Amino acid sequence: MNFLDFDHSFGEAKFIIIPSKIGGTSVGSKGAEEAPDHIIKASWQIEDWDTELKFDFTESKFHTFKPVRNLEELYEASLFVLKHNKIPVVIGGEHFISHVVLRAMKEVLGEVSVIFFDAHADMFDEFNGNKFSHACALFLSLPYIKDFVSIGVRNVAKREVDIINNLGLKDKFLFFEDFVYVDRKEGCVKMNLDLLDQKIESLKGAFIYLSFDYDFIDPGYLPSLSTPEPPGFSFVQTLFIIRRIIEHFGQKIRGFDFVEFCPQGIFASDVSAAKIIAKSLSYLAYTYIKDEK
Ligand SMILES: [Mn+2]
Repeated sequence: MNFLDFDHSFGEAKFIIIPSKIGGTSVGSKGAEEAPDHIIKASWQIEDWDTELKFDFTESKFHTFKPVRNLEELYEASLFVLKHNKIPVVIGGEHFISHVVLRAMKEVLGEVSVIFFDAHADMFDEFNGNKFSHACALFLSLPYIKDFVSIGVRNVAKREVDIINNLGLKDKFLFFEDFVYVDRKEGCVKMNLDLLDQKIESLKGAFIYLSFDYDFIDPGYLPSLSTPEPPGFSFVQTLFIIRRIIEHFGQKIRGFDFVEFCPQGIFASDVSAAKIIAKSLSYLAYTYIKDEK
């Protein structure tokens, strides 16, 4: 099964989809390891013309690997993709997989920083006795990264806040409520984009990795989640933020993961998850086209 139903060869593809069937630690809904099949099937609905940017975003070409089933396989696959100067796009599974992709990136590229899109801080040093839990995703990544920004956190434990403060990482988080607010005069929902820009402009590091936890999005828009956290970002806000970040960093972006999607038999959710990936890759593909012109 191929993402977008395209069967470009590895050699000609820029984006290499790595389906991740790695999960099993969720304390919410279980089944994130089933996500790749659902998301890939739903991606067949998505056509190649980007109606927002007005270009064929598949010009950069996509190749889909066979699914990986453990961290070692994911690490090897990521390493292989990066050594061939291509972009790994990990789809599905739980969030604790990010650190092995980052380990591969550090090895091949040297210096990598991450932007996490997540309703949770994922800063537990261990969770229910497990160091490799979805709740430890960011903490596990720290040894491999130069810097990070985490956007959208709105459910965090006091213990995580203590860990964050002890490590001096408080400024790396843009909490949901500091970012999205209701305008008191107009009553409408607004985003503090100055704060977002400050965070992304302060990010150090030669290369950038985007780690997208689907619970960033409001569960009303995308209910098939391991750990839904209302309220969250609308679909339009989510795409706007992703575009702004990708336009800022351009080709410094060298990898993605899209995790914590938990299939619930809702086809609209599957398509929404696939669309987030397609649009993200389209935004990045567009920066290549623009540079060529
Ligand atoms: Mn999360």
